[in-house]
Amino acid sequence: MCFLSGDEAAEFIGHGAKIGMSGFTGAAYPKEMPTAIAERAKEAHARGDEFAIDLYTGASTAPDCDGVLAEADALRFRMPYQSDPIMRKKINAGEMKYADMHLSHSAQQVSEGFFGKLDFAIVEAARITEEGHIVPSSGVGNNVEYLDAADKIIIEVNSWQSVDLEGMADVYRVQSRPNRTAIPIKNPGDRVGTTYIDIDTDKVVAVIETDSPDRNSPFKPIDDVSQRIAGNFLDFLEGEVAGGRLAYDGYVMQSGVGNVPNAVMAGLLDSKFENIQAYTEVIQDGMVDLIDAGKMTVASATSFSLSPEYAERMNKEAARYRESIITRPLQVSNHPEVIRRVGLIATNGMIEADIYGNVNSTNVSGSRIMNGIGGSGDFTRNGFISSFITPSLAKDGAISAIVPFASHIDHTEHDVMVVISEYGYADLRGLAPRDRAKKMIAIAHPDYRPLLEEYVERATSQGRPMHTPHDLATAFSFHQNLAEHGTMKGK
Ligand code: 0RQ
Repeated sequence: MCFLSGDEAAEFIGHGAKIGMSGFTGAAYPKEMPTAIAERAKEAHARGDEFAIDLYTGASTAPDCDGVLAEADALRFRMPYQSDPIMRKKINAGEMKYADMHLSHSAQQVSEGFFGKLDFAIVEAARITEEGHIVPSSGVGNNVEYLDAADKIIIEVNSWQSVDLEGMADVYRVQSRPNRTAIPIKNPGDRVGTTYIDIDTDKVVAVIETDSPDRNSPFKPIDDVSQRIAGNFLDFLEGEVAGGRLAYDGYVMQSGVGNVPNAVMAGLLDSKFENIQAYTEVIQDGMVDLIDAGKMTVASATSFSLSPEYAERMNKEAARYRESIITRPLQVSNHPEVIRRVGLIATNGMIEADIYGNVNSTNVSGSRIMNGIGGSGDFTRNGFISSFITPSLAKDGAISAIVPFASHIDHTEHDVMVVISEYGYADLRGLAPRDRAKKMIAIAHPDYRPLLEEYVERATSQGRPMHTPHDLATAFSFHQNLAEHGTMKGK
């Protein structure tokens, strides 16, 4: 093994390199190489040379990965997800390109060559085994496929990550077409692979030793609105139990990232639900609390998205947590086949939804990227029930989360079953569009309900098609008002 510093290893990287990195929501990303590559870019730019790479990861990373690279203009292209404020600004200014993708598609598309040839895989490890295999750190993400596809491999062994994480990962390779067979996971807790990623050790050009923490942001404190949303979510679940579609025992959850989903999990702590299982994408603080309280028996995900306090705890007690937490390749954690089989209830955040239940998760006013679709589409389309949770207002009331027509659509009315705000839940299942509109308006903020009702009146005025009624001239009036007057209410 060739031990190098980050700066030395960055010498391998040239302008235009296509790089697959580990990293998923502030966990398991390489800690040295991004800064070293950013420095290299800055030096090249100072000389008047071009230098920018194409970066593929599992999902978002952290300021010392996405942030430093974006800040140094070291990125030409990025996929499949980001949430960094500097990067967001550059993308929205048209200074770098971003492909926002369903996360379950991302590894397969790289393996199949949709993005061309992968030059490097740069992957963090908790340790390297005697055989040269990689023990994943706080997440697996797309590491397996990037390590398989890349010409060269650089490994960062991070001693901040607990070696007790070994045993948490369940590395299963989804076979290539046409020899693909069923993924043998029947229940969220099934282990079907190895605890390490076997690699072609001849491809390893550098091993870097680091000792740096994962950097996730703490969650916002749970406020009154989030608490009311969590209460409405629980009411919805109770209704499912009453309807015989769900039992108090063994509810399988998927939860999106964010402050509101975290509040929902806190709500489950005091609920009647027992033996909860998670088949989800990331492990959040709320799930750790559910495990500690004996409410959750198993959580399957691809990575951690823990606040600094919980990340420390995970590190200290990894040997205990690996009994009930499994980290899987993203292609497996988000696989439609398994999601449909385990029959989970998907719960994700959103930017806005329209009166018919189309959901925008990604683009503010249709044009400005926030983060990306992430795994929300994987779980929404394939879950047993798909739900979205949102405060009814954003930006101090200037924005309504319920609008006449979503300005960008990530999840169509055909996928979205339930939308929940602090004013209740809109159960859209089995309803025709005009009936959906009534339910959606009932969960909008009272300040916006009259405006939405006026819109429906206009849209259903005589002579218009009555299946999904729209008045195209004013379908985006909320967004136009926001652009012109700073509030969706208008003048
Ligand atoms: O902005 O941070 O400046 O205050 O969006 O909003 O209400 O705190 O909610 O943290 O749950 O995030 C859709 C962004 C919601 C997230 C989104 C602004 C709001 C605030 C955050 P500030 P909240 P959340 C994969 C799961 C897509 C990916 C996904 C997301 C900030 O849930 O990225 O689902 N989802 N991954 O002010 C303008 C609006 C707005 C708005 C909110 N209508 N217009 N700004 N904001 N609504 C699956 C897994 O398993 C993980």
